[in-house]
Amino acid sequence: MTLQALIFDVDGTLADTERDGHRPAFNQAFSDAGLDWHWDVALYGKLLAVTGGKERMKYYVEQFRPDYQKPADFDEMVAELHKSKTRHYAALAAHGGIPIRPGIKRLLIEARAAGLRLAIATTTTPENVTVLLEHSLGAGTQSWFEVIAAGDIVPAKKPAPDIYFYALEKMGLQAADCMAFEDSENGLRASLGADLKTLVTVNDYTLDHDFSGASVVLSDLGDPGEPNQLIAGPDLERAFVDVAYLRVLHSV
Ligand code: XBP
Ligand code: MG
Repeated sequence: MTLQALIFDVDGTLADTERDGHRPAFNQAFSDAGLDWHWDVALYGKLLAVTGGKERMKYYVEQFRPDYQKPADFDEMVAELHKSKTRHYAALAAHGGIPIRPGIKRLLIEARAAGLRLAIATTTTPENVTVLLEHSLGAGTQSWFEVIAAGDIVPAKKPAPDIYFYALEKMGLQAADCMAFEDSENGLRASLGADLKTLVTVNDYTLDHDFSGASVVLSDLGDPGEPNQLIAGPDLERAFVDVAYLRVLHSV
């Protein structure tokens, strides 16, 4: 088992999209529709227990709005709200409003140069991935990823491993030849469920998650001159994650 490919989650891993991307986009869709729903930063942290925007809205109504009278066409309404939310998110991301996390671009460039194959496995909608990559990572960077597995392409979202199985199948690779990158417990359950060794970088929403089973848990990937912090796992005595680091981690 040689490391041949890296599979990245998007939300929270490539960029901190949740608090200042998805959350305000949901809120704009709610207010456009004349709903009195509003998700503040703390509430949104609780709602992140459920992945997928449509699934999250339904969870909100069930758990937090017992007063809300669902219309007969509730599923359709949620689908429409989600389309509107996706438009708002795309507009936000297209204005470059969502920065890529530390070390991501550097590592992707190095990985490509080293001949590693790249893929994405995410719960979010494909349009959201495209717009984020083009505007935050850089024009043309979509083509760096040979598979972009996203959204409703599989029926069961993370923590189900299906999206990772899908990406592996499309690449024709075994899990043992790859490494996954995640930021959340649901994401880690999905990657571990597909037998992928997983590197976790945390963010404000996921600091307290249970990351047992991760190969390593780090503050971020780090960069030369901007060392990351080791939170759990082996100390490979490097200040940032590069391909050499990944090869060692993968072989442990
Ligand atoms: C991402 C998500 C998504 C986004 C919203 O999880 O949970 O639901 O918040 O995406 P992960 P959509 O990083 O584990 O893939 O609204 O496009 O569904
Ligand atoms: Mg994530």
